[in-house]
Amino acid sequence: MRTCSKAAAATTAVAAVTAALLALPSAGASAHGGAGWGGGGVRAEGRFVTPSGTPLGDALTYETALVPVGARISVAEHVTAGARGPVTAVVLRVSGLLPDRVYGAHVHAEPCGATPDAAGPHYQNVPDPRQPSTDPAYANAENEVWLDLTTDARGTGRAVSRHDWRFRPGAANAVVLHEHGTATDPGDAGTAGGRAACLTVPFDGGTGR
Ligand SMILES: [Cu+2]
Repeated sequence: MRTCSKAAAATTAVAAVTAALLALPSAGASAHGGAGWGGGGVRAEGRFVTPSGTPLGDALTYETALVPVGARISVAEHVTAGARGPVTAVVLRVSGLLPDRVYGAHVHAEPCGATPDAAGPHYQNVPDPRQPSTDPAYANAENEVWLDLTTDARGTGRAVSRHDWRFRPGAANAVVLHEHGTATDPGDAGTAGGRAACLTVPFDGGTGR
């Protein structure tokens, strides 16, 4: 894991999109990695292993038929100062998954663990008082971080989300890959089938904590 950097973000085409999204202000360089919400974020990556080792890996697959051992994942959080306050972009990249397939993906509250449910519920900017949350008023792509993706013919995929808020430090700790795309209907909103794999990502809201 390392703090986000413009150099790291400049490596692929998606980074160009991200850079455009972020539209770093002139103060961005000094704020980047500094204290407060003005710049920063974390990055995590790994190769999926089964949750059998000690200690557990950071990238765990629970359904090896959907997320093979050895597939790769990286997640980067970029927090910048937008015109109306903090802006958070999350970039998810995967490779080695099944080709031409939709995977649901979300930021979850807890770190990954030995079982799929260890990652807890979805992170919500405004928490739904009723849990588990399937009310579209709370379980939606603005209030949660959804990173659904479709892999290409080689099993590579990426997704970018952008929100005009930042994570509460310590309250968002994983990205979970699900077995299908995310539903939006009342009663089903935010669900995406089983939890196929998980990467622990200690999102810090750009605070460095
Ligand atoms: Cu999820």
